[in-house]
Amino acid sequence: DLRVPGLGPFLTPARDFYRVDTALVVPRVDADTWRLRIHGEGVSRPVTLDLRELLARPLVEHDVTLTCVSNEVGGPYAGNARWLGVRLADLLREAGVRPPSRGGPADQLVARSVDGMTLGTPVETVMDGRAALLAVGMNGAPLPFAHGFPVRMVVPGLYGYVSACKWLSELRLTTFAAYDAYWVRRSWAQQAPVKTQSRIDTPRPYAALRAGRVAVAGVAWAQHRGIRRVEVRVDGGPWQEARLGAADGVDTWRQWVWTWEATAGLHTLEVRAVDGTGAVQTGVRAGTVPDGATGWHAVEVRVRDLG
Ligand SMILES: Nc1nc2c(c(=O)[nH]1)N[C@H]1C(S)=C(S)[C@@H](COP(=O)(O)O)O[C@H]1N2
Ligand SMILES: [Mo]
Repeated sequence: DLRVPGLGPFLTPARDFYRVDTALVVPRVDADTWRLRIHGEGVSRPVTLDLRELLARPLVEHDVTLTCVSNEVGGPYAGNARWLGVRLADLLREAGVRPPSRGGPADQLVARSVDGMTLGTPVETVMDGRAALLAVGMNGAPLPFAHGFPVRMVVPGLYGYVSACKWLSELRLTTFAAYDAYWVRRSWAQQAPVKTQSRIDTPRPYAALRAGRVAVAGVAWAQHRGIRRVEVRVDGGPWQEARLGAADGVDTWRQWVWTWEATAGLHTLEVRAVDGTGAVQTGVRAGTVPDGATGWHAVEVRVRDLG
């Protein structure tokens, strides 16, 4: 954690973690009667699990940054947490599921929550070795009700609406051709890997600053590809390399900071990231629909001379 004033912590406390869902009233699922059913195409051994059975399985802890497809460039719908859970791919394999690359008939895993929400995830992605979890814990505590108690999905690299079903109750194997999940029926893309993004958290837009050294800092994410470099520029000048926080693997955001010798006047700060494959974050602006916003985050500030 770079601990720069104005920059959020590397791990987002659950109470500060963004919440995006359609639930007017947060479901309060009873842990004793909760069940998960796994069934559908290519499931040779359908599974029904209760919470005790799920918790008796090997648990892993993995840090994953969750982002919402409806996040505008520079927006707040991103958070990073330490998730504790069961590896979903193991459970699917025990149920007889094979990914499409191994001849499995289903390419879509449809998760359904107790309140009827549906989210469709590529089976191939869930089974490709990444830490796709049925999560029961968040930052060392049971999942809060608002974040999916008792069990939610977390799949590194995919936007929440295609991966992160809260209050999970059912997993059904089907195809993308045969079924559109809730948001897909409302003009969002069937498949939505996370796009590389970076954000300036400090200084805030239209901040009034004093000339001299100013810490410009924020976060950058490209889940499951990782962040290799972050660059900042002032008033459209040359890109300058920021200092990065330590890498916690490819599934989390990275904090960054760059020291600016601010001079008097009105200035525009911009940021862009380079992901783990070497691809530079695009500056082409796109809106959030259908599969995530792009563009560089820009912040305008006013700097006054000392004295
Ligand atoms: N049951 C249910 N799960 C859901 C949703 C929802 O509306 N209902 N929203 C999804 C979306 S769009 C996102 S971005 C993430 C947000 O998870 P969070 O609220 O824990 O941050 O949850 C996903 N899981
Ligand atoms: Mo979302």
